[in-house]
Amino acid sequence: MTRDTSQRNAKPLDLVIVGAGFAGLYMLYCARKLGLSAKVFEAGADVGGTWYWNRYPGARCDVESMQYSYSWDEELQQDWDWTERFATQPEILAYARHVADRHDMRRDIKFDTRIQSGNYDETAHRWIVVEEDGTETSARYLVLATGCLSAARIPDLPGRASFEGATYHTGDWPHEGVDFTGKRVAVIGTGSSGIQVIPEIAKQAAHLTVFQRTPNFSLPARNQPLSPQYVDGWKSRYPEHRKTARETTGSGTLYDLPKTSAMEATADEREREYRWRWEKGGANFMHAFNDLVINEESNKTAADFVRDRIRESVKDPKTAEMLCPTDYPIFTKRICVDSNYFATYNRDNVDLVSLKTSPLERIEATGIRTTDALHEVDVIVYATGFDAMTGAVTAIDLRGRAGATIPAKWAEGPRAYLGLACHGFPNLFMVTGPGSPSVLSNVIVSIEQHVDYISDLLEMAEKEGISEIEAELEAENQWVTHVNEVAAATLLPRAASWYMGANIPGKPRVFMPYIGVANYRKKCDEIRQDGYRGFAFTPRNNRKSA
Ligand code: N01
Repeated sequence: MTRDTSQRNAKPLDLVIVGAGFAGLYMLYCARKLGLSAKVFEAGADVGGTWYWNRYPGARCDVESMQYSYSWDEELQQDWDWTERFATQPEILAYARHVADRHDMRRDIKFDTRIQSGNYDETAHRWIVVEEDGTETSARYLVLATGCLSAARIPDLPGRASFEGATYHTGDWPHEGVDFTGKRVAVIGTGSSGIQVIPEIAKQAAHLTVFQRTPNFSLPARNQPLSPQYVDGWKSRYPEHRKTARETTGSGTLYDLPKTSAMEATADEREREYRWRWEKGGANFMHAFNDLVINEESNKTAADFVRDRIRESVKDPKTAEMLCPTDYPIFTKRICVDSNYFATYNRDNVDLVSLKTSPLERIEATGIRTTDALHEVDVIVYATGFDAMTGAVTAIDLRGRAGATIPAKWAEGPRAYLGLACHGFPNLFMVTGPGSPSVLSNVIVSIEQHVDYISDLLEMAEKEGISEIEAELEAENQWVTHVNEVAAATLLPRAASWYMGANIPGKPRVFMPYIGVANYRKKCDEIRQDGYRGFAFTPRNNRKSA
């Protein structure tokens, strides 16, 4: 920490919030409602989080617009008009900006400011957070609203720095956009970002070469403009729909939920069920049967259906086979939702290189060398993902009790009670942290639940004169075991996915998110009713010494 050059913000605060995405904005709103003084620190120049950074062409949400929005402001949800079934990044960013303005939030947000460290003062029961320039702010509570997919990652490929052309990461896209006209472009990575950006770059570039390590299952979005009748239908029943999504679903999103096992259906019935969902578009397909993520045989029927659609879309049979995932069950890596992805490979200016059959050897000045050839390109787009769920937390040098650090605590995988709080780090809360549904859900639903929960805890602490809130070690251990048990009952840990930390060399292979929005909420509510079982509280007059 750069303590010697530091200066302290004049006024100590109740609450520091890191991040001005959807989590940070709602946390600020709730803090104000509780009468707490709060400030948000944001690395970007504006609000929006994920939707501020991920500006690549084709970026849009794959949760439907009518559901991917805040539910806490009835007037807002009636006033705001989404234009498409799946909103584009600019539209979602405009929404976040609108919310910030509507609630006059900007006066409590410091932009262009990255928090470098946070130190817990055990005597004063305060966090001292430090900006990159050394400026310190003291607050009683620290809330990390830093996002699950915000630490963009470019893999350390041999020779990377020697490339003489332009390089971009989808998660850190230039604000002025990129003109690919006449360019030979490489895209490395075929996850959700790659699958969205590839069709758009293909339309513009002279030539596009896609470097694929693992093929992905993807479902057609069938995006379309929203009709006024559809929008009105949602708006007139918003409270009811939101409640159903929160309290009865696994993902926080309303889908046509399944009633039967794929194994109870005949082959014809399965085909019909998959077909109408495929034609309807979006992730609804995942919910065709109730055992697709727990029964391997059932899962294979869905995977076979999607592989057949890939073979139908892609004219060259060899390319089609390269695009068919075969070595992990469908839905065990984050499902992708695309517009015209597979058909893009029918274009004359698009080639696919499988890094499985011809591994990448190194990046050179003029392109990418695989074991087969040197692929000369002018631009490399890294669609290589994120240090998911933990990267943005460990990027801040947090020091809890007795100098405890998060990287040391999480050396064998992230550990947090309810994915919210860590033993050894009092008065620190994570919104959608590891061990909560977060990335396995409509994340706005999960954000609202976490922020409401943290707010309730803070309100209780204010009323009861509590100065420290800390997860108990035993409760935290039990929760981590529970998260793993829930995951182990499914096929999800089978894939080398970023849910497992598998995309980061050396990251422990632990299933990080909690499966099941409604179950999770129920457990959190029970814990609250039980006097916040598993949290330890220190009264104000009982200060511990450092
Ligand atoms: O990242 P990813 P993403 N050499 O990690 C490859 C959300 N999201 O940015 O699978 C070569 O999924 C890697 O290959 P492999 C969504 O939750 C949502 O696409 O590790 N290749 C993979 O193909 C999503 O899941 C939306 O073998 C390398 C790709 O890069 C999450 O963000 C849109 C490599 C990374 O895929 C992350 O998606 C976009 C290497 N060394 C994102 N390292 C929507 O809402 C990595 N790869 C629609």
